Amino acid sequence: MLLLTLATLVTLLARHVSAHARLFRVSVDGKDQGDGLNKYIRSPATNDPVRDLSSAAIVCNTQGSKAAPDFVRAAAGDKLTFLWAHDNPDDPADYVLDPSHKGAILTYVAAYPSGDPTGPIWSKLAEEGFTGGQWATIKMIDNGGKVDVTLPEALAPGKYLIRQELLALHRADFACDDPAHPNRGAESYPNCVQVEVSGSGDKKPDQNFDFNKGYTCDNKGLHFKIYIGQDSQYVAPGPRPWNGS
Ligand SMILES: [Cu+2]
Repeated sequence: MLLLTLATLVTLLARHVSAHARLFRVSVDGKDQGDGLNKYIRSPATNDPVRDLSSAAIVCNTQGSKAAPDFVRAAAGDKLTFLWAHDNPDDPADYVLDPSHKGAILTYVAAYPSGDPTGPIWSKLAEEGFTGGQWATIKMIDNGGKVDVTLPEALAPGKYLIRQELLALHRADFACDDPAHPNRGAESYPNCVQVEVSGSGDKKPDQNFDFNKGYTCDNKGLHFKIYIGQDSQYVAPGPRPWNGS
């Protein structure tokens, strides 16, 4: 009986550790663009979170400086659907992300860097924290791993890197640099997609946001206590979204 309990506990722990997510593909106005892993996504080798806010990995994860061979092609005003999965987006039993990972989903854009994506080049396109009584990551799980983002009509044609980030807050009750509570702070899952945008827009995103400067351990969007009834007061880190106006 004790053995069975231990075995169950080990299974549960293993499940938690591996219950993370990566971005697998993108649809444009509902049209699947095919497997994007290392094709048009600068895919990290694993689905592990990034927690070091001073690292290059916080921007586009561990392989962020390595250009992928392809681009997603979309027009300004199109709806992009990002498909996240734990392991296999085609397996209906795949649970996407462990539901303990309550948190926000943020989407940023930068003029395409062929290599290093760090520095003050980013603008926010969309953000969702806790709205309508639920966290964005839980809505994503309920939606089979899908997250919709519409490109602003005014977005100028050209090549871009679009960074979507799951920001899990289940360990963010203490700041990431709290010496008394090591390994706390938000868990970030940034994945970056190469997109070539067409259309007649003429606005370039100009927020010049730098993750290594703007994401700090004391930022209220990265150090936030869930479970105490104040979820609706959550404000995501970074600037408010740029809509081209
Ligand atoms: Cu985790």
